[in-house]
Parts: sequence; C-alpha cells; structure tokens
Amino acid sequence: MSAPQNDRNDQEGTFDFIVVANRLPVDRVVAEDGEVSWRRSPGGLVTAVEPVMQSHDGAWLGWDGAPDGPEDHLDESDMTLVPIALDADEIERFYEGFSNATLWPLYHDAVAKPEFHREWWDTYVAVNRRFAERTARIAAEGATVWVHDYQLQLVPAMLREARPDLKIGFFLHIPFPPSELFVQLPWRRQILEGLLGADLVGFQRAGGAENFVRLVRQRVGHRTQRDVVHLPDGRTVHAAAFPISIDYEGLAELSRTDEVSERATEIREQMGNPAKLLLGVDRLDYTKGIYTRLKAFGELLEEEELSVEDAVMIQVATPSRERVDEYRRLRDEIDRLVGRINGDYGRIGRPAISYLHSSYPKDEMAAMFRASDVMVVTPLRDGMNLVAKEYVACRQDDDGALVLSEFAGAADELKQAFLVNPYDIDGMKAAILQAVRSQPRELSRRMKAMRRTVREHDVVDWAERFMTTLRAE
Ligand code: GDG
Repeated sequence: MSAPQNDRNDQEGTFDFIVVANRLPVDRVVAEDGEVSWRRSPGGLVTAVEPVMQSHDGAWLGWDGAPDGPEDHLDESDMTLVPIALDADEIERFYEGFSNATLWPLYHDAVAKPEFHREWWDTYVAVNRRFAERTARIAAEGATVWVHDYQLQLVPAMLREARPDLKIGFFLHIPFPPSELFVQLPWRRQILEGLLGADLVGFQRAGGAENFVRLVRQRVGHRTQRDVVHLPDGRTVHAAAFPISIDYEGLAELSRTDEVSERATEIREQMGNPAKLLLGVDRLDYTKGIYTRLKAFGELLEEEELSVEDAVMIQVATPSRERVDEYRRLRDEIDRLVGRINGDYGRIGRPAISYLHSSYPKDEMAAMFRASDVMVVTPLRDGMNLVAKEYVACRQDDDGALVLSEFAGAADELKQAFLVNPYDIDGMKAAILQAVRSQPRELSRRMKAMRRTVREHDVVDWAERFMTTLRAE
C-alpha cells in the first residue's frame, strides 16, 4: 500500500501539522515466512484528523505495532507516516509494562493492581524521548503538534525544550484519576511536568481536567486559576474537556446499506429469532466490566426473570494485550463463567451467551448493532466508550435500548440511556429488565435524543473544537 521513501531525512523540518500517537494508523504484519505487509487500521482518530491533514502538510508519527521496524517515511494520500521503531525489550517495558500494567490500571480507578517497576519507568522515559526527538526533527518552524494518550505523557515537555517555537496540544483518551490514586505513582511529578509542556491539555470529562489542575497546584506548586495553570516563566497551560466522538455519518450510512440490513436479519435468525437480543462489544479488558455484566445476565436467567426462549446475548470480546498477565487471567475467568451460564441455562441450538473472542470487520459490527435490542455497556471506568455512541448511530429506526455505566465518559452526554452503577449487580439487573420491558414509544423517545446528541457532536467536530482552542492559546 504505502510506498517507502528511501531517504528518511529528506522531509526533515517540513511538516506543519503532526499527530504523535503510540500507534500509526497502519500495522506492519510479519508473516511466519518473514514476509512483511502493511494493513490499515483506520480508527476514529484518522477520520477526526483527516480534514486537518488535508489542509496542511501533515504527518503522523507512531509505532507500527511490531518489533524492530523500519523508520523510513511512508507516503499516504493525505499525510506522511513516520514510523518509530521499538525493540522487543522496549515493547515489554514501555508498552506492556509501564503503559499497560502501571498507568492503565492506575488511571482506571486501580480496578487491577498497578505494578511499579523502575526499569519500566526508565524505558518509558527513553521511548518518550525518542518520540520527542523525532518530532522535533520533522516539525516545521511554528508547527502544530498534537500528542495523544497515556503512553506519551512526557513528550510535550521534551518537545517544548527542544522546540519552543511549536504549538503543542495533548489529549488523554483515558480517565485522569483523582489525586488520591495518582499520588501512588512514584514518578507523579515527572508526569505532571511532562504534560505541562503542552499549551492545551485535553481530557474526556471535566472531572479529569479538574483532577489535573488540582494536582499541579498541590504537587508542583504552580499557581492555577480555574482551568489555567500559570508557570513561573509566564507561560500558561489550559486544561479542558473535549469529549471524543465517532464518525456518525459514516457509520449511519454503513448501517443503512442492504448488505448490513440483510446481515442483521440473518444474525437474528441464526440466534433463533429471540424476542430480545442483548449485545456486549468490548476489547477483552478488565476495565470493561464484562464479568459482572455476564453475571447479571446469568442471575436474571437463574431467577427466571428472563429465559433463553425470549432473551439471549452476544458478547464480542476482541483479543487485547494478550501478553499482559492480568489479561490472560481475565480471559480464563470469563471463559469459565460463560461455560457455566451456558451449561446451566442454554439448550440445544440456543446458548444463553454466544461468546466471540475475535475481532470483526466494521460492517459485521454494524450488523450486530442493528440486530440487537439491548446494548449493554457497563465498564467499571472508561474514558469515553465509543461502542455506546456507535450503537446509537446504527439505530436508524430510533429503536433499541442502551444500558450504560455512569462511569463511562459517554454517560455525560447520553443521559437518556438506562444508566447503571456497574458495581451494583442488582441495579444492573433491574436496568436490563427495564430496557427489555420498555414500551417502544419510551425507547424511541430516548434513542431520538441520544442520536441527535451524537450526530451534532461527531468526531470531526471534536477535532475542530480541540484545534480551535489550541490555536487560540
Ligand atoms: C480508548 C479508551 C475511549 C472493538 N472490537 C472490534 C472493533 N472495536 C472498536 C469499537 C470501538 C473501538 O474499537 C473501541 O473503543 P472504546 O471507546 O470502546 O474503547 P478503548 O479501545 O478502550 O479506547 C476509551 C477511546 O480510547 C477513544 O478515545 O473512548 O474510553 O479506553 O470503535 O467499535 N472494531 C472492529 N472489529 C472489532 O472486533 N471493526
């Protein structure tokens, strides 16, 4: 797909808009015979930054997802991809270790125990420095750089030191924790100072921005005024909420195609045309609340509030971070629970839960969203949760019900969902039953309002709001 450019140095200092993220929007796939291919992995972020890339000389800097990759630029139609190579040790310490076994659990209410290892931290610093140095080399004078997420929190300060002429924005896709949790981190001050290199630090929810400003005041000692931090050198850093969204029109259009409509009907038939089809779609991650959600559904079957004759569930659990121990344990626990529920309540040809541990193309996901009557999104903590918004975008007939955790960022906007505390299993059971039993008029009222919200605040709108605020800094 992309044509490698041989001279990696030929575009230094030329880009005036640069996205810096842990991952590139492409994956390098190395087959067993050693053959290398590139696969696009277009997430929401690509759609969001496309309009900005088109009007700029844009680049996207990130890791290609496999060890020891090439670092030559790759030319895409509207941007240049700049790969950063990570070796196997760095992947283990920076990515699986500090990013996904220290920061990820700590920032999600410590729902799993964060591990603190000094050698993981050292590698986190070294890899952040590599990202910052490469960005500093390719950025044009006065360029705008947008750094993303928890893997790269030191990049803003490192970059500012090398290139004070740049406009630097940072967006955190996951929650920013309250001070009581954050202060556990042995390197808390370095992280705060890293983020303070940005002109604008964006969070999913207002609470994240408040936590950050409070911590900066308490732990770094800078003066703060509402959402602005005043640094001793006169520079200011603005912290604010920018709730991320999805490509509403793109997904709505896909969900309306004949192929997706037919496939949705087929899915219902294959599930035995139940009166109600429930759906869960998550990365297989302990923050997503998959276990308690399935437990709640199992109890409803046990108590005969529901029976497999009238309600069955599909749970997609996309494989994720499979080399991290905590994720392996979670997979085993869920396997056992699904086995038990199906063993106890399923019958031939009709399992209670169709559990799918794999990933699917976008159109298949859209068909599942269209086929399902109740979408159950119950994370214990989640920055936003795009799945909730995607379900809403696919419900073109204004039907269907969304059961949503109040601990997902999406709950701030999707107020007409059946909101639940995912730790309260009885409350979750009550909400699922309410969703299953609600009258179509009630569901339609709720869905219409939620659809309007997501339509009016899509991902392009999100990127524009962030960029407009950043430009004004
Ligand atoms: C982080 C934050 C925040 C999942 N399985 C398949 C598939 N997916 C897609 C979903 C959705 C995306 O992956 C997952 O996004 P989420 O928002 O639900 O969760 P995280 O991956 O944890 O994302 C989160 C997000 O960043 C953005 O800021 O909302 O809070 O944790 O788009 O549809 N897509 C396909 N096949 C699958 O099997 N095609």
